[in-house]
Amino acid sequence: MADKQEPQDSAGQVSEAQIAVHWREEEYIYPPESFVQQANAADPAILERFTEDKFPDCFKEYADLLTWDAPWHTTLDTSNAPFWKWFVGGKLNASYNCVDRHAEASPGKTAIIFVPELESDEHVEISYSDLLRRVNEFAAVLRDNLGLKAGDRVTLHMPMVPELPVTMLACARLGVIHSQVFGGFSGAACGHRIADSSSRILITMDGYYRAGKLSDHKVKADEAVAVASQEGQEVGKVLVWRRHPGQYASATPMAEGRDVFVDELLGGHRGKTVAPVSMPAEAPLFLMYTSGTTGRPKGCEHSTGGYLAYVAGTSKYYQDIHPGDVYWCMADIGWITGHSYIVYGPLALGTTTVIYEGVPNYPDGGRPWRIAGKLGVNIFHTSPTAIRMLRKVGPEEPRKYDYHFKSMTTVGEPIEPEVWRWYHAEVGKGEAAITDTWWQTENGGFLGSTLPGLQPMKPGSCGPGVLGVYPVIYDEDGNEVPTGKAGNICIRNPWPGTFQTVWGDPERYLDTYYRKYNTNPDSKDWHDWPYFCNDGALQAADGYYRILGRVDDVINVAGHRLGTKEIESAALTVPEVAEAAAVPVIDDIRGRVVEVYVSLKPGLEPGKALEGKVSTAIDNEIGKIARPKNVWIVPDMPKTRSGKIMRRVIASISNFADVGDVTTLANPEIVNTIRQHVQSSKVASDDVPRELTEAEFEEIKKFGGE
Ligand code: 6R9
Repeated sequence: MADKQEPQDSAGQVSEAQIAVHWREEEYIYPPESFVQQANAADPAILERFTEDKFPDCFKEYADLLTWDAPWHTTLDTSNAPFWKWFVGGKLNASYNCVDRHAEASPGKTAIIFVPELESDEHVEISYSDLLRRVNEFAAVLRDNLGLKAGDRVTLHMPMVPELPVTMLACARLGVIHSQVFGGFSGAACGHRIADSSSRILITMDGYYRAGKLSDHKVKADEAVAVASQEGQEVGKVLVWRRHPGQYASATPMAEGRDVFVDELLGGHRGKTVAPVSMPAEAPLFLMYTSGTTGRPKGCEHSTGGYLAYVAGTSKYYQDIHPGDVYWCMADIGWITGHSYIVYGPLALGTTTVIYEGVPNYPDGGRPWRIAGKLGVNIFHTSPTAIRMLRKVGPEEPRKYDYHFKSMTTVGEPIEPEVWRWYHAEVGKGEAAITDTWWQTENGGFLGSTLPGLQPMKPGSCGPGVLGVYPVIYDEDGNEVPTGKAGNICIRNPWPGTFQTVWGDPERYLDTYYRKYNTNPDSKDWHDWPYFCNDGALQAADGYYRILGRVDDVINVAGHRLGTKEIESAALTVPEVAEAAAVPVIDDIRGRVVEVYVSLKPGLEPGKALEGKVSTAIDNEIGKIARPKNVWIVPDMPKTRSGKIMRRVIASISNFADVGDVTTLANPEIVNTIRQHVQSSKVASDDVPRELTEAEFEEIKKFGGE
């Protein structure tokens, strides 16, 4: 039952890390016996093999999934703690592991199924031997036309097309460090990342399909190059893949001497092979920038051996990928999820991975289920945002299609139990195991999740720490918090998938993640270096973690630290509500008060009654401390292109503060609509807040962490 106790009314005594938690415990849900029978992790002995006394050598099991050119002599080198080195002495090539070895063993097997956005365009199957040929030919371009070699950085700004993994794997073949910038980002965002990584080459595409239209993407390359140049980084060559080889989809001219069509260069390298370069395990494989819009983005540097071993191992045991599965992760390769769980993990295991070009609801909310049925997808992976959106546009749509998922994943933010139940009952038809996977760009792979054949699901909780990962929850002073109390979740030990540093800024790596809970900066013992995730969480008596979101997402009402997620979950118990976002409003009496934004399921009309229902639900589920000052019913939420709600934007609107840069939003036009609605109502009811202080403005500007 919900714990409806009001927290102590003692503003001054609430620890920073403490968040009042009122979420009810959920019941366990078990997968069908048929799933358990076939699960990769079906024998509980696996849990024994990864206990702390066997760390770090337990990870040999993951590394053994790869083919090594030379064995490692040291599993974990902590001599430069907390800059961890895994599998030191070992050598391997990521492209060989993801392509060549499968092309040798089963050349005709499908590696990638590409689904173009236009439903009238047939999907394309790329076998492992086709993939090997394409990777080799493009590696020849990189090496022979551009003179790229191991250790160089190359920025990619590509959409969801098979040319993206081909480009990544061609880089990996040469030991070139790729840095893919999410295709939906602006040219300027790409330019900053080019400059930060000092790339002299940009690889892009002329256009791609999104919501039914062939967009002009190449235009962003010109802006990216100009912005990079302003920051002191010259880009010598821009390689342009063409969505339809031979036709140019962009209105932007090709810059003479700088821009080149890839299909024209490839002509000179047909059938060429490029030997995979044997790389040290700790050589960087790629950079992935975290998507901050405040502060400079951080280039998370991921290793070759540790990273690849970790994503292969977690894909096998947590996603339960078998070589014969058809696996679809409906994320964008421009995010870490796509790198780890569309490209590197599934291909390292030699499975078939689906790449879908477009938006999930094009042309309608049934599209994902038609794709799943047609291709025989049996493992499906997506985010709570996508699930909420599909629930909103077609709650009964999955029933119309004949597909069967054996397992499903969710990733990216905490999933509200209501939404979880829809995912399980409707999308999974009640027969799929769900793994809720909690992790971060910095981590390379999962941190908290359930082994689907061994550990039951619990809606809203990700599960315990994954194999070989030992989390702990600390208060602000580094004391462990008791079961059921919220605090800062940390990982006590390093794991192979973790990032190596922030590119070019090791101080930021130390400051953001390691200094907070380290007591001896000279220590070479990993026990002294807990990794601070910057997330709030609590652990239940059964060891499962419930993630409350970024520590910046807390709303402090009269000293009670309320997690935005639980307020939003309460709002989502109202059946009419499709999405909810809670934000703080500066209040001179209570410090902060809560305002809640909701969007409704299609066909429903906003109104006072519905606003009241949302308020009452929050009152009932959490208590009057969280009762929103206003409930705003809006047509849609401002979202990042990866689908996360930009709470800082609506928080700024509620506080009459400048919304800042909204150009990276998926739907920037919604901002004005919401602003007009909210601010005019506030003006009319004489509810305009006073002008914010600088510190308050800073808090609002970074609210939600994105
Ligand atoms: C992989 C990815 C990381 C932040 C993370 C946390 C939130 C991700 C979650 C989750 C609850 C889950 N998050 N997965 N919260 N349950 N299953 O999303 O990386 O984009 O860097 O975001 O997302 O707050 O700290 P990234």
